[in-house]
Amino acid sequence: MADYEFLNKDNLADYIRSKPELSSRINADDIAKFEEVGDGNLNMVFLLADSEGKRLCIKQALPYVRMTGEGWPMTPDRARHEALALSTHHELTPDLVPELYLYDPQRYIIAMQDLSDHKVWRQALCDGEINDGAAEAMGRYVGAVAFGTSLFALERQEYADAIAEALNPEICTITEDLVFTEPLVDAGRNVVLDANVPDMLAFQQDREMFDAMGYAKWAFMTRTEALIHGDLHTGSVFVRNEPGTRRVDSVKAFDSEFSFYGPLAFDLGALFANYIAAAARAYALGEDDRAGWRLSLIEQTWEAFEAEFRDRWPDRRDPRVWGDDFLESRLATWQSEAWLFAAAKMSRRIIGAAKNKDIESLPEHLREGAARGILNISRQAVRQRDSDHSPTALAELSAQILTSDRTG
Ligand code: SR1
Ligand code: MG
Repeated sequence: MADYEFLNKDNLADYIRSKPELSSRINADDIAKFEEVGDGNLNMVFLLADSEGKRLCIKQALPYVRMTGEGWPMTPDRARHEALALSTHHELTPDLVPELYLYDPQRYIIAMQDLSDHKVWRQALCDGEINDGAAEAMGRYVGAVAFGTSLFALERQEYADAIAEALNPEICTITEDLVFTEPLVDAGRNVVLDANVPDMLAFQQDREMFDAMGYAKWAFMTRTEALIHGDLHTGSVFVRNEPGTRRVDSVKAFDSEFSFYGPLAFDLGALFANYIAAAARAYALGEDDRAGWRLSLIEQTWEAFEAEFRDRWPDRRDPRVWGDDFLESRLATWQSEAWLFAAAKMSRRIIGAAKNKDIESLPEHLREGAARGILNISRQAVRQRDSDHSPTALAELSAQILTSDRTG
């Protein structure tokens, strides 16, 4: 099936020797640590260190979805999209994106800064960590990318070329199917607990949900606002706390293979949905203070996003037509769309094929209420988003539903 060689323990050293960008960073003749750590749904990820402690992360896209195996073919060209997003985003926010060292279009390999002294944020949250500053960092990242890759920052032709280069239809189809369509219209991949079947059926028969997801999918497929990350859940963020404190000293957004020119509120909605899932876990475990902190992340991300975008606004290319009122109306629209995309992103992890650990690792008697709560927040959010779409309102709505729906 594949017409390129996959990396493994036996051929990695040779591969490094063949690439000066890599052999200058790590001693291929003295690899002391080799680990395959890919825990996502799609790729192989290798972490390497030599005995002097020089480290490297190498990732290879397979021609199929790793989660299911060869039965679900998938373009390995997604590695090019990840490389493009990493380098573009790194230029805009160097402290918030790993450095890319190499992209190999023959073997769909990218090599980047090793971050094994960081933790995947989802794991840190599941472990009960507090990571103050991470949500704010992600808001700043989305704001910088939202402005810096948009037509507010680019020349007309540059913008058109950037959209063309970032077209990523095969990967976007995964999102269109798994996030917007299948939670409502089963394609044989949905799974819920028996106790949540009535919740799923109510969700699928909800006319307002159906209308909202139709709009969300259309916006996702047609709105070329910015080179978004495209899969910005807490499993796509690395965090590292300052030793002995609750405060992060480093945060990085990674795994941007779903990147394309799309609606920028999609990235905000993904973050909001994942904060709510983390809060649902905490409420289910009876950790209400921790849950409250997790819900406060919604506001932290939004405020940092808004501040970053407002800071850059004076540099927009065409203030003749894009005045300050236009900025206010954009911000209001993005806030409301963030609710919409959050609704999509939280419900897909409950009903659809790819789950998240926050909820899945709960014992069933607690998972039932957490899953029900998330589906109810999703249904309520699409109703409320046109009236009050503030971040605090989303946090309040979530707290109220998650405490009343919890089980156990
Ligand atoms: C088949 S890929 C399933 C999911 O994993 C990725 O992280 C995306 O969220 C995608 O929808
Ligand atoms: Mg991923």
